[in-house]
Amino acid sequence: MSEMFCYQCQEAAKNEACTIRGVCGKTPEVANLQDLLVWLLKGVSFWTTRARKNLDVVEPETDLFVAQALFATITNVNFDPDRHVAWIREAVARRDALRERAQARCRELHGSDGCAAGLPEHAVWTPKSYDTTILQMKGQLVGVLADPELDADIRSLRELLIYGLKGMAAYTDHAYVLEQSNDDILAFIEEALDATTDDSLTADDLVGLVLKAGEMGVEAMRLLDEANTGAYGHPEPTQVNIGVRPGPAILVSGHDLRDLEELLIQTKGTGVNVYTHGEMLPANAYPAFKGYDHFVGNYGGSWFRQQAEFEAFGGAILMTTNCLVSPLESYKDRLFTTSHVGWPGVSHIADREAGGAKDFSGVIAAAQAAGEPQALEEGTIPIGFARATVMGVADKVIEAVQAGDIGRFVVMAGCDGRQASRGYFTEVAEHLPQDHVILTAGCAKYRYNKLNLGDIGGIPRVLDAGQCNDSYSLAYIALQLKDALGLDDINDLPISYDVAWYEQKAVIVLLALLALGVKHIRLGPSLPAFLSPGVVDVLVKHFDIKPTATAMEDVAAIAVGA
Ligand code: FSO
Ligand code: SF4
Repeated sequence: MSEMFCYQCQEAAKNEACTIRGVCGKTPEVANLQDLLVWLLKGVSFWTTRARKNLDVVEPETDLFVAQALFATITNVNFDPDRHVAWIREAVARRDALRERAQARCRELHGSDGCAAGLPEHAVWTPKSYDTTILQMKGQLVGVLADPELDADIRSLRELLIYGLKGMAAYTDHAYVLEQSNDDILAFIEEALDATTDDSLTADDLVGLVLKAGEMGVEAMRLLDEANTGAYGHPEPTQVNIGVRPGPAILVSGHDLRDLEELLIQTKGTGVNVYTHGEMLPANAYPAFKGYDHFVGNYGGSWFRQQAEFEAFGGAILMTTNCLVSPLESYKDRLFTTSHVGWPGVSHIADREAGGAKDFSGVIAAAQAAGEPQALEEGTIPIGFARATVMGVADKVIEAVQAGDIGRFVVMAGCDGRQASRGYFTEVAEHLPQDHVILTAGCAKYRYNKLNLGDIGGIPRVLDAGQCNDSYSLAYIALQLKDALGLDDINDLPISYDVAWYEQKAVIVLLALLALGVKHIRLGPSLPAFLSPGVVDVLVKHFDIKPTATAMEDVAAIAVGA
């Protein structure tokens, strides 16, 4: 048996699996603890789904816990074994409390103890101790390869579903942070997790659930869009400064807008400047954040460049969500994590109490004691082309399409990553015909958002809708264009899809696109290792998904609408 087995992201070693240590920096210890945690979340879901359906018992806090713990197991979120042990403890405690409640109610209703019969191991297993070694050993037995005899397509579909649920859980949790809720999404996450343990489900059943996950993914993205725009307004077209200003500074990375808001409030008048990094770039387009004079702009590029950029930044750094990379000693003492993010030995900012704010005084003090940012570049980049902006100029866009000034849109959303092969996306952007407009969201944009690709009649050739978390905008724009152009099928739009994926939020974006009926998606820089040949065949047959080819081959194909 290998020390660990993880193939959930695009960097899986040899595009098969990480079996010795994660390419992302995940240790076998954490990988095995994550396997145990996910298995126990299936156990929690066993009880929540049955209690909800049969006994009318609901525990909203437990439902949210399941989503948050799934979020913690997404690539590049949490590398700290102690935090995983705490979640494992909580999963067992919540599962057992619910189990007791559900069984008591069952006895009340049915007057027998049939309620305790035939329970699967994940619904009842309790560790003898919470010693990490013991937990890890159990994790090794219950991970992806727990049943070596399992049909390859069934395993692949179960894992595809779980990774989609992780992405959905992240979007949903972000919305809950901003006090927008949808209990149906949390209930679906649990039903689907529970279904991954059901041996009676066929491959067709699982394909159905995967597509249902895509539909619920659209709902999760809609919820998050409402949460973000409700709290902070609709993003506006904005030229973001990418240079620096003298003075102590904090760099905010990840995706959490509420953390940024609270930090902006707490740094006001302290002389500490605030910059965004990576996927926080789109925050610069929200009206609510524009009034802060000490909110300077964006520093650096996408997540995988962070070691060099955090070092050069010189000030304090706050990591609100993924993607965290193994921190260098040179900045470890000025790096802070919060929410589900963690790295052993890195200072962690505790969660807010209900109705309160997080206390960022430690981050502010670290910034005041640290150096000033070294300039990496100068100038501005245009952002803020989320759904309200694009639909605000819908007439102009439709006219440009009808007049043939815009020949085609190319959705190049998704993630950036370390591999040199991702230069493909820069090359595609550079060589697309001049009448093609790129629609983007996610950190994939850093491969081409500083290229100055020009505009078409005032419409920028790179329309940046925001974070990967804002992918809803892209689906919304496509659906609105379809209606405006009087088309019946979303695939009749002059839109091609050339999607870059890395972690599990991109998986739910992909499933959401499939659920919306989008076909012919190119996916790169490689197809997921967790897709078996049989599952790839299904995706090709029903959706004509294809791996990216060379940039010039794909540019030629996109230009003729293929
Ligand atoms: Fe990127 Fe990382 Fe936003 Fe992901 S920073 S890769 S899809 O976590 O979430 O786009
Ligand atoms: Fe490997 Fe990705 Fe898993 Fe990390 S998350 S261990 S890089 S497959």
